[in-house]
Amino acid sequence: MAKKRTISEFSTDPAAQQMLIRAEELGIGTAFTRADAMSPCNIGDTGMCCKNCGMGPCRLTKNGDVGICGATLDTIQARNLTRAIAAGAAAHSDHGRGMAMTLKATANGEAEGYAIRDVAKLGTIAALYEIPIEGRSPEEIANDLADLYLSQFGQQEGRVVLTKRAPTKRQKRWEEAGVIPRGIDREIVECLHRTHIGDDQDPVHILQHAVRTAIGDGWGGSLLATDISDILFGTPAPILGQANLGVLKDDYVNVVVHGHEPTLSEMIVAASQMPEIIEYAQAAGAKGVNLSGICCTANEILMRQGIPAAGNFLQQELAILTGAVEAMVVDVQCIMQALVVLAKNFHTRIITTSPKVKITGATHIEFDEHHALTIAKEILKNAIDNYKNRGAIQIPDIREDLIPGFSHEYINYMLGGSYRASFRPLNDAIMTGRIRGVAAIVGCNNPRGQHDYLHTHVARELLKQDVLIVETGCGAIAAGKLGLMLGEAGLSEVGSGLREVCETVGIPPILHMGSCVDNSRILTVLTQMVEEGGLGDDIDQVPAVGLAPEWMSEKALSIGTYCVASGAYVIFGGTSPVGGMPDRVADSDIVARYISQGWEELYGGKLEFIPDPQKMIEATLAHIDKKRAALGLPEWEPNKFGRSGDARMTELEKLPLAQKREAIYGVAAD
Ligand code: NFS
Repeated sequence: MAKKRTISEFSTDPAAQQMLIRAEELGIGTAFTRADAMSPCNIGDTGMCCKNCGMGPCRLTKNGDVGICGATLDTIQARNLTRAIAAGAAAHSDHGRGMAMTLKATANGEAEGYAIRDVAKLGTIAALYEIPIEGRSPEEIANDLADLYLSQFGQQEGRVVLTKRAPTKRQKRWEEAGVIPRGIDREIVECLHRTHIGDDQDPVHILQHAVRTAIGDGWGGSLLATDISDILFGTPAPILGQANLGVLKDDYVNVVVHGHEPTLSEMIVAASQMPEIIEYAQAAGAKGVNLSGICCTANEILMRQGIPAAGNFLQQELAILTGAVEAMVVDVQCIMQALVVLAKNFHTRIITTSPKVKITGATHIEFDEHHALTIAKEILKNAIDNYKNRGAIQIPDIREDLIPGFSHEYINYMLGGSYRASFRPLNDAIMTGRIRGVAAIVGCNNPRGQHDYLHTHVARELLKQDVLIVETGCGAIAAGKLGLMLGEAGLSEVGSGLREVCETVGIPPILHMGSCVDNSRILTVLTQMVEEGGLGDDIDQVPAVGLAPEWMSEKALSIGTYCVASGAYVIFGGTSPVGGMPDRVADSDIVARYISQGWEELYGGKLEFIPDPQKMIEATLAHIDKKRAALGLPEWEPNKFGRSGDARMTELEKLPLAQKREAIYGVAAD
């Protein structure tokens, strides 16, 4: 029987804790209590169960066990991991396909309410593929780009064209390893084929294809999804936002958008600001419509419109527990089926919108990009009509300001300005040791652990060590809730060198780079750092680490794999889906060893599962230092920097005038 945890063991977030207390008082279960009641299967969670055919499921529990067909543990683990990566890649890439279809419809004047907002980015991206720009309208260019991107899904031969955006040396490595994706869909389908009973049975060979599929996600489906979102809705730039359940308002109609795709949520944002909708809400007795987001939909509209995030993955149920949500509008991915049952205790309507996602008991209002604005208004009116049914509410008075919006375009601009935009200052700061290295902390929450603890603990510890952090997904929302994404507010806990850089450039020590699909922005940043010079000629030489401390989704596994294939050391927390049997000698653990040492030899990056936060931090710093040494950079020294910028000014302020002059001009006063 699993141990029952206390409320503070469930979550570090005080707003979440308040709602968990309310759930307990009302006798309502949540993912947290269900996680306590349901112990994970210790065979399945380490990938030791095969249910790919009707002879099984075969559970391999002892060293040397094989399945009925003779499949070994290594083959079964490789198959299971590959299937998970295929599902993750499919989710991201299908999102990308939807974006490309919306771009096509917009270009042809068939998508109500949409426009090409970032013509400059459209031009930049089109030029990468030699799409003619001169003398053509944005719509004509967008139509060609949409056609090119749509063709990447069903392409049978050749290479996914976006892979050419990786550093040259990286592309050569992929060519040598035979992992350049031919078509985004083709690789996903082949994962399913190869892992069918009686197909590919060499674990290393199976996993080679998993890498190819994941590259088709990171340097294919996800990258094009980010490109098109920016073209249609604008490339993010810093904007003030807020995060946590306290963004819900007691006198407004609260509509929470949850899921992943910005296509519908952007239209809901537009519709919520229309006089027609505001008047409709006022007629219902509310002051207006208050929009907020959960999960990556939250990140999409937070980054671009400053719409507040009500919370991350584990707060979807908690938002409903406030009793103040008139409608939770969901599209695809990371939506708990439990929402519908939970909502029955309140007046909240769960509205599904995707043709791909229905939940029994939910209201379905299907989204169609050709009539998006009309549908968005219908959804909002449905929510407003529900305002009168609201019962007792309890909204935690907890929210934090944050500044999201750090697209790679903006980072480039902020470091050098319009006329000399460049990554030079960032590279220089790493080369001198002001910044020790970079960590990307991304990914989900997992109710098996303490909500937000790993995300925020690891981030805080790395900041003290002068590690600049970029974040996406639910990890980014966790950091935002903690106040680490505000210029001055986060800096008191930051190492002196990093602090100096943040003060000089005027940035928070943790940069919010968007949704999980936007991990493609991190790939672009790494590529630009390499191209800038001084940090080697490929991504695996950059002192950088990727972490998904609280991962749970298959998408996270795809992201981890394409980051490794791109050259990054990637550390996941929690349980390894390819963990071994307790009595197995580590060296005979073929799959776990292969995705670490094997992938490192091939790609310079490796994937490891390290549940202990302290070890996770140590491994991150050791890797960063190893990469610094390999580049011949000076060893990082704590407190070496930090006596210039604001800190120096404050120091000088305290000196008598004569000494101040001497310190500044090097000459004593006369
Ligand atoms: Ni990423 Fe975003 Fe969150 Fe995990 Fe789910 S919302 S796509 S999968 S849970 S970070």
